This record gives sequence, structure tokens and C-alpha cells, in this order.
Amino acid sequence: MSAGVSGGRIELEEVHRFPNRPVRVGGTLHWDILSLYQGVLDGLREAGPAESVGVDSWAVDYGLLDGDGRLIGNPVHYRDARTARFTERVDPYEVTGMQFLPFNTVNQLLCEPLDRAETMLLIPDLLGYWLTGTIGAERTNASTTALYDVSGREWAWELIDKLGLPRRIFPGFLESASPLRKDVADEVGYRTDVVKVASHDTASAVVAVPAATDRFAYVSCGTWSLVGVELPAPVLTEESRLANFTNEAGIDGTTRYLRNVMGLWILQECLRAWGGPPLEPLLAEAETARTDTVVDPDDPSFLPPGDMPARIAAYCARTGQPAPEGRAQVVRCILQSLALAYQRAIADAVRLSGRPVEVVHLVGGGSLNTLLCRLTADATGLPVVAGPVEAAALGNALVQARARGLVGGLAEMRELVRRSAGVRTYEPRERG
Ligand code: LRH
Repeated sequence: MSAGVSGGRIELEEVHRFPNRPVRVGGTLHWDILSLYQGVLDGLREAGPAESVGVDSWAVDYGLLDGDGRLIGNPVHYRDARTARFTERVDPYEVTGMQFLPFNTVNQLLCEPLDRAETMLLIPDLLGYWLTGTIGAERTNASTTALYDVSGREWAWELIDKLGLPRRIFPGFLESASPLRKDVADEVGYRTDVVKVASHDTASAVVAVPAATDRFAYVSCGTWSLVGVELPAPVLTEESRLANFTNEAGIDGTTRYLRNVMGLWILQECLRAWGGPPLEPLLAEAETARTDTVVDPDDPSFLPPGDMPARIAAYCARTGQPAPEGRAQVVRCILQSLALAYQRAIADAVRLSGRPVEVVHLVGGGSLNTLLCRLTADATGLPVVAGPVEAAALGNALVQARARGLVGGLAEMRELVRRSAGVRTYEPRERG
């Protein structure tokens, strides 16, 4: 994506899109990281001379470098089965503030031989290292590892020692921009700086939430749905741990207090199982399809790739519910289940943080799904403001714009989004 700020607005343009196709090798699911990096280089070349660059991606996954700075093996995908054996947290909630998820970086590292590893770089830090030669960790993403002390804003050294992980692999934190390496600049055709942005895609998406008040909840809705509120400080209470809420670092010292909900992944995998039919006609049919069946989107059976319609049917058999019949009912079941999961997460966030909420901002690809937005408004009883679609890219660009002095703090960045991006409001319907 390329972005420009002018006339009090920020505009995005898609310059290059490339597939992200995980590859199973020897039974392990990997990211095809070199092909992703090639996509980044192609995008930079096509974007033409850019005044700056920022990298963000999904969280928790990483590459390991050897003593010569070379990648040891392809990064493993968090949906790989290697972490399925973890059913309980190994990190103290009062330190890391993380929701227990089997694939948290901490558990992934415990599955690896680390003797040859000199450095662990999360995916955006790895791409940034290849672009600039600078090694460092960015805090919004580091906070998703469950090896980060959210209050001390440092790696959780005591925990790292206790787990027997080598201290040497955890790099210092990035504090500033770095120029492209000369060979990379030659390859893309210009020199520029890679700016420190919120490198966790969800953190960037939350930057671009067009909220006009601090009484808002967000649903950052793509493959995952990240549902919560923005707070000045983490909530590390026992109730919060039991509710499995996470305290991820946001920009400017904010806390993204949220729960990971499995998200549109379940629908994406159904579409894949059905041979990739277009979504729009199915959504139109799902508008009028009726089923009372509800699944818990966070059931662990929905996490790995596979035959999702069959897993939904198996879930229904386990919970004594009629399985949805036909594709439209399956889609309806997934969307109403997601809307209910959003409602639960928002209610929990409000209860546990004491932050009142008057509006739900639904950003990311899911904001185009009108049925999901409407069901969310109905389930929460709150207005849902849908959009922007490309929230993560916008948040990334906004932090770059701020580094250039084109925009001020968070409130100003959000005002810029309000002026620029199209949003649509869904009012909750009265329950009959
Ligand atoms: C969304 C996301 C989410 C993480 C998951 C692994 O893309 O970054 O915030 O929990 O991927």
C-alpha cells in the first residue's frame, strides 16, 4: 500500500498485492518467508520513490538467525500442530498480561532447538532486518510473545531464565528509523528510511480506529477478530486472567485490552472446503437463512486448517445442536456466532476494565460484511461504525506521517481518518 497526506486527508492506494501461501514441508506448516520478502521488494519498487516505509504483519511468529545473521530454517506457522500439547500457560499473567493461546511465541520457542540461534526476530522485525541490516524488536509486537513484561516495558528476563531460554536471542528494542541497505536501495530504485511503526498489524489497525471519544470498543476483523478497548494501563487482575484477556502494547504507551476471537478464518476455511465460491451471493442468501445453531468460535477444533464444515457439524453433534443445513445456513451460523462472541468480549472488557463503551468500531476486511456488522449491532445493542477496511495499512502510514511531522498525536491521527475514510453506521434493531 502507498499512502499520502494532503489537504487534511490521508489517501491509500494499493500498489502491489501478493499471495501469502503457507507451505507444509515434512509435516510442518511454514510461512514462505522469502516469497513474502520478494513481494515486499516488488511492492517497494512499484510504489516508486517513497519518503518512508513501515512494516507490519501478524504477531507471534518469528525467524531465528545464526551467528552470521543468516536465517535458520523457514519460520513455522502458528497454526502448526507443534504447540497443540500446550493446554496451560507457562508465563505469569501478572507480568506478561497475555491471553493464553497455545501458539504464543513462548510456547513455540519451547518446541525448538535453540543452540544454533543467536537472534529471534518477529516477522516484521525480520523483514525490517533484511531491508535495513538493523537488528531490533518493536514493542507492540514483542508484547504478543508472552515473554514481555508489559508493565516494565522490557523482555521478561526472569521468566526467560526460568524457562531456560537463552537471553542472547532477545534483541534490544528499536528506537528509531533505519535507512535501506545499499543493495536493497539499488534493487528497489531509491533510498528511503524504514520508520518504526506499530509493527503488530492489530496495533496499527487500532491506531486507525476513527473514534471521536474514548468510550469505544473495537473489533479488528480479518482472519482473526481482535475485540476490546484501549486503556492507559494494563489490567492484570485475577478476574482478567480467568476471562483470558490480553494486554497488548499499543502506540504511545496505550494498552490494547482485548480477546482474540477466531474470526473470519472459520468462514474462509469453509469457502476453501467448498472450492472457493464467491462470497457475495452466499452472504445474500445467509441474510434470510434461519438457524438457531451457535458455535463457540474459539473452540480449539477450529484453529488448524482443514475441513471446517465437517468440524462445525462435529461441534454441533458434541453440543447437541442441529447442524446447519446447506452453505447459507453454515454462513449464517458462523456470523451469528461471531457477533455473539464479540458481544461477550465487549461486555467482559467493559466489566473488567471499568471503561464504558458507547460505540463499536469494526475495522478491517470484515467491515465490508454488512450482515456481520448488522448482527454485531443487534448482539451488542450498540451502534457499529464499520470501516476503514485497510485499517492496519492506514495506522502504519499514520505513524510514518507523524514521524514526518504531518500529523500530531493519536486523537489527531484518528481525526484524519474520520475526514478521509468512508465509514457506515449500523444502528442496533429493537429486539422484538
Ligand atoms: C492478526 C494477528 C493477531 C494475532 C494473530 C496471530 O493478524 O496479528 O493480532 O493474535 O494475528
